[in-house]
Amino acid sequence: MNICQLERETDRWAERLLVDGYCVIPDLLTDTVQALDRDLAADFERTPFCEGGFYGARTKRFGRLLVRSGHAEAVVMHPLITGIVERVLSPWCDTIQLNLTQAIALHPGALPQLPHRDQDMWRGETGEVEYLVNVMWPFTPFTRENGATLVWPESHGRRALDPTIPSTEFPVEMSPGSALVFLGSTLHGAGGNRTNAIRRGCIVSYCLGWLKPYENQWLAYPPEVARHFSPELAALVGYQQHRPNLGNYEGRCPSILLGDEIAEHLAATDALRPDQAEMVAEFVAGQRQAAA
Ligand SMILES: O=C(O)CCC(=O)C(=O)O
Ligand SMILES: [Fe+2]
Repeated sequence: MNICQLERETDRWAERLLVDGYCVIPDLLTDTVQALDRDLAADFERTPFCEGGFYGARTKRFGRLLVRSGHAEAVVMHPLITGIVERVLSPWCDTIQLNLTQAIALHPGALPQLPHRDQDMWRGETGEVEYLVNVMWPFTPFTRENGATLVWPESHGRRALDPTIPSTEFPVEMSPGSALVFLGSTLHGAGGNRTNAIRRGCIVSYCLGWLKPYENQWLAYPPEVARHFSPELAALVGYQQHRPNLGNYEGRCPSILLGDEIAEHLAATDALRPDQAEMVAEFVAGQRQAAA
């Protein structure tokens, strides 16, 4: 896909996402997703079942997919997906960040999950702001019977202010290679698994760059790990400041921790949005004039 086609596709899917609250994009990275599933087989096996009614007692989950498989990066950094996410979240942030990567196995007998909106993990105003975009990548076929994610179409945005649960949900049936993209304000939940086989997949979620992410990205990917990431991926997992000055290390961009040598004493340096830089520059110029 060339840049123009990518732009057009990004517009098209972002529009669908904003109108319906979700969209299903077919035929992305089918081989990569299957290779990722293979790399995670031992982790799926060894990870104990979740505890607690939200995660579900017949469900297994684990994070940190970027250290578990070399195939995770292509999934996390898929240009169409990151383009859609930027389109949707950029009204409220300077840069997006990775909120989580999580592999999920829904075992036979898993019950349907509580219908929820992922944005409710934060306690900000709802109805106007979109806080996150989620992407579910199936590793096995997702069917009505094995617990395909249930989505309530058009339950997003201002409709998230209505506490009643409408009866309009449907299971998003799809196969490996497809991606279910949905908003943080869209009502959804895992379905129940009434088959004898495990439903596997992973969620990759992105959020506004100034929020506390669900998965602690700096602990998941400490500097000695993130040093081996591309600069773009390192930035996505937190090795960048969100202007003004958020997430700094000694007043500097935390990406300095990915270099070979770090000076012991550093000059804290403004990292401001253009409007803030202009305001500060005017203020300082005024002081200089008054002093002259
Ligand atoms: O596994 C699924 O289909 C959805 C899981 C989910 O929405 C969650 O855990 O927040
Ligand atoms: Fe969820």
